[in-house]
Amino acid sequence: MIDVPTLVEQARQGRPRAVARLISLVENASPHLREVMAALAPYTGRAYTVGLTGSPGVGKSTSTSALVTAYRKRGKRVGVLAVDPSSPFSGGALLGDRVRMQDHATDPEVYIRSMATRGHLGGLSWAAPQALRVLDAAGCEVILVETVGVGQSEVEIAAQADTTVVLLAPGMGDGIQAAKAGILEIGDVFVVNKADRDGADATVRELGHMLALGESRKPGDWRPPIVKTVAARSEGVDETVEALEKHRAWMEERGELAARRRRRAGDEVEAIAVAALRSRMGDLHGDRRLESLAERVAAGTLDPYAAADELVDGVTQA
Ligand SMILES: Nc1nc2c(ncn2[C@@H]2O[C@H](COP(=O)(O)OP(=O)(O)O)[C@@H](O)[C@H]2O)c(=O)[nH]1
Ligand SMILES: [Mg+2]
Repeated sequence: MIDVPTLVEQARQGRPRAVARLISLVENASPHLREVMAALAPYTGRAYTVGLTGSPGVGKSTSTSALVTAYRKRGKRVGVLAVDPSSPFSGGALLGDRVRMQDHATDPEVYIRSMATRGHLGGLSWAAPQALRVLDAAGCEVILVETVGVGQSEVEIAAQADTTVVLLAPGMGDGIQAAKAGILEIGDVFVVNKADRDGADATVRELGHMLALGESRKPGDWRPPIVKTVAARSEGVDETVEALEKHRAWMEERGELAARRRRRAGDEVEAIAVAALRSRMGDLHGDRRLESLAERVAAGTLDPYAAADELVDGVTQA
């Protein structure tokens, strides 16, 4: 049995096991989530979320770990959510990340969780926001969301944050890759990591050109800065935090932070509604209603749109 009110109370007090339990419920798309989210709702909306995305090996986990240290120095309680949308199991690809996060394993003010979301019905749009809500209610002031790769799903998750960081590294052919995956559009802050390697300045220049090409900014618009880092030695990390804080301040000034959060909430509600409809539709499959509609469409006595209308009406009135 799951005692949701007790779990939520413990999570609010910052008890790591309760936080982990609640995130597992999200990961498993538990039927208890409805109750969990209702209980959490009043305690959310405080955390500032930062998404990190970029090709595997670019240094996301190393940067995340260095950012955790930087925010801890500033006295912030920090959450880290590593999301793997390509896997139905947490672990695996994230195992190495856990090793890199070891520095923070004994810090009670740092919460680190990985989560897999493959196979969720519309899970991408709601799983990460719900896990963030758990960390938010647990008092995390900053939450870093790291995705494992740079596919479309990863980009979507990273873009769900308040501020999105896109990482590149020299010599990875990243510029072209980034443009293809459409990640230049979602970057609020760009980090060229591995600046200790040859070609970092060339990567910064190339990126600068690409950003300028895609630019159609009005005065006062946000111009994404490019920060050079050596995450492995924590170099440039304070500059990254500074860029993040600037972006946050700019968003707050413009009302953009609230607007982004409203858009995100809208996407989440839509995803839940669509998932609910889909599962009811699923129940109808093999149902006499669909069968008889299909017969009439196949026989040409009913058009497919009218048949779909009938089906949708049946589902929404069920
Ligand atoms: N030379 C160099 N190596 C780095 C730097 N940052 C990370 N790495 C190394 O790059 C590899 C991949 O880093 P990781 O953080 O796991 O990348 P992720 O896959 O994007 O999370 C690891 O071996 C890191 O030690 C850096 O600034 N310079
Ligand atoms: Mg990683």
